[in-house]
Amino acid sequence: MALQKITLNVEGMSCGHCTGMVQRTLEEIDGVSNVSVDLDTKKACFETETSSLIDKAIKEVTEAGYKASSA
Ligand SMILES: [Cu+2]
Repeated sequence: MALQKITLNVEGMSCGHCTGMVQRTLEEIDGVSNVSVDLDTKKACFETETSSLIDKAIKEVTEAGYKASSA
């Protein structure tokens, strides 16, 4: 499968602690790589070869206390 670059909109981040939480949450998912989280644009980017991990990423970030959606 091809590597896909995924961008999520993440609402509710207000500081570096929040971006760190979202970053770690995404990095802990097997099959997710190259995570970056931007506070200003409220976006989280990562790479994966597995499309189903997009939904998992949204679920995990939401469970961490932020509101994630496909960008
Ligand atoms: Cu914060």
